[in-house]
Amino acid sequence: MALVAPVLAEPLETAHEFRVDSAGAESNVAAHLAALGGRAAWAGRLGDDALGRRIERHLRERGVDTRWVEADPDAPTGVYFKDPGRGVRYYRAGSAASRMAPPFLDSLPLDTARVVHVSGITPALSASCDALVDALVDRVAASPAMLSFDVNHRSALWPAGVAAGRLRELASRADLVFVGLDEAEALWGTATPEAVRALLPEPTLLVVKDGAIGATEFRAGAGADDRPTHVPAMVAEVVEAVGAGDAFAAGYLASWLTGGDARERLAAGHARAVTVLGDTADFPRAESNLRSTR
Ligand code: KDG
Repeated sequence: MALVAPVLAEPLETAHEFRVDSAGAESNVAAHLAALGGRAAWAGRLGDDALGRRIERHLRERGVDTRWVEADPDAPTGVYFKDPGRGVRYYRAGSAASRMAPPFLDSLPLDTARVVHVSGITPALSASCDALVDALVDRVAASPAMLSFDVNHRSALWPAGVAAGRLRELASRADLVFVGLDEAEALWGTATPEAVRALLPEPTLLVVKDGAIGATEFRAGAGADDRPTHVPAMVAEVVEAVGAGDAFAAGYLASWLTGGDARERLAAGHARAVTVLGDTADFPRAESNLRSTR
């Protein structure tokens, strides 16, 4: 989807200057992974319009393989606006992405991927997207790939009461799950990482992120006894939080793909989350936008 954000942290209603970038949880993860040296592809649907071409080019320039991106001639590219201090505004009902459906998977070489990453945003877009994610989960389960799922509850798309059961079900079918402790509490009433694990015993790897406190990885099997590993977060001034979860997932996955252990994976997630600002807009300026870390 396209992202329109005020250049300065001014309200949408009165800001004068805006920038247009690409965003969307899964494509953000792909762009971060490519920036970290991985081979990443993003599959999705954009409108056959200027914004769609802009996004596709932007991702390609960032090293993301876009050959499975479809251009829909009959529906526009989805857009979201950032309204600093007030959240986000979506303009995506009826968008090209919302019209994706299970046949979209037919041309995807899922068998050749090591990791397939999807978020809990996609099933919230439409009934056909929900069916698509269902089919994707089944296809990946039958392949050698690891299914990575970021719960990513977006209350502006579906209220917690509606999303809770569906997101839990999808998470329970994934191999690796990322979830924020705050969203887990909002969805499932689980107030500690251990409570989240008790609710979600199925994934081999479960990462519970607790903002500025740190992240905890639970892993099952292979004699690991499901002992959790906790790595504290790095200290950083939060300039822009949207997109930090995608950066974390990419850092973690990049480490997993190169054989990092639990501690290294979590540390890589934290490191990526504090070195970028916003969605994928600011990679080149990341260093100058980093206010403070240790
Ligand atoms: O994680 C960042 C995403 O939230 C953002 O890029 C937009 O995908 C998006 C969404 O639906 O919120």
